[in-house]
Amino acid sequence: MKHKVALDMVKAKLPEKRYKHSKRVAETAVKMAEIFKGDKNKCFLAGILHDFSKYDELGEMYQYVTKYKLDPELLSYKSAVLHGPVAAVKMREEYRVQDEEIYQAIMNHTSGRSHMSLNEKIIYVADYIEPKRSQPGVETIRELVFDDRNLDLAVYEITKANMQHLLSKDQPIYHKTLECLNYYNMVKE
Ligand code: DGI
Ligand code: FE
Ligand code: FE
Ligand code: FE
Repeated sequence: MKHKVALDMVKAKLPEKRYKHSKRVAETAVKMAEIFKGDKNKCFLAGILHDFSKYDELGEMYQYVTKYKLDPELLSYKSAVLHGPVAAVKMREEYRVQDEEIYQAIMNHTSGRSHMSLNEKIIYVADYIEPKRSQPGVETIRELVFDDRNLDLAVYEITKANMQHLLSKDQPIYHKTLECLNYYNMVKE
């Protein structure tokens, strides 16, 4: 898919604020791809498309999980956890975005998972550190990325902060989030 087509599609579908967030994630991901020798084209496209299904209707999202045989565990969650997997299959099945790495990057941008590819990790981290994000601790993660260039440690710290936040709100932890935490705890240096 051409960048302009992706930009226009997301601009037409999402609220302005979410469109701008998606553009910042794409731009942050491209910057990271230069540093970590990732694929700038894949990073831009996955960044632009990652939140495409953020505001899809919940019933429709569950239909995609069933129709495309996604992880049945997803049926216990809401849009916060579903929108990545749903956007990933929509792009693959309906918009002919066939690249496997883009598929996985969109699929796992919220939870992460164990054994992510380089471009997948870039999208996961870019979503968290794009310039307008201001959650506590985000500056430390930006330093891990742009100064220390330690992507695995950034993935770990993001997942840990996310999980601490979820636990403080008594939210259920999706299994991929926990697998991501444990895996990057072991591989980080
Ligand atoms: O879509 P964004 O707002 O850019 O960010 P995101 O897709 O990274 O996260 C969306 C939400 O998902 C965020 O509020 C935290 C939540 N989330 C992440 N992992 C889990 C989760 N919610 C639950 N219940 N379980 C998880 O494992
Ligand atoms: Fe998201
Ligand atoms: Fe995220
Ligand atoms: Fe996002």
